[in-house]
Amino acid sequence: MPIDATLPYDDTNIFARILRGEIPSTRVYEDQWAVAFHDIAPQAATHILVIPRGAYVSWDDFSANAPAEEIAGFVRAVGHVAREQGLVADGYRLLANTGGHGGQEVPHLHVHLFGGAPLGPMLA
Ligand code: D5M
Repeated sequence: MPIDATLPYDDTNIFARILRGEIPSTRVYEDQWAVAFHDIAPQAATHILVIPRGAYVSWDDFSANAPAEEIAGFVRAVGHVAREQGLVADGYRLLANTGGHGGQEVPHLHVHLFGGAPLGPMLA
């Protein structure tokens, strides 16, 4: 079920638990601002999720409420992961599903990073 992105942050969500190390993930990168790991149900040859360490429900919450330093740190981390994964030469796609119409399922901001092969038109 897609979430209501206007609800307060729920720290029992699955990505909060991944951040706390309570459930496993295949981490490919982490720094002060972000953690990146493989999506459990990949929809592309490379499909990585990048999440902020901070408690933000959605892109809307993050873009409105995160301090500028945290936004910059997160955006730089996403770019770093794409470069580290070797996605830049052939290109890649970023996606942040937000709220009900966006089909967001997990109420902790996550950016999908897709690449590794031609992606075709926008993913539905
Ligand atoms: O996408 C939520 C994404 O989160 C979806 O592509 C599956 C992925 N997911 C769910 N649980 C896990 C775990 N435990 N590890 C890795 N990936 C996971 P959304 O944008 O909210 O629709």
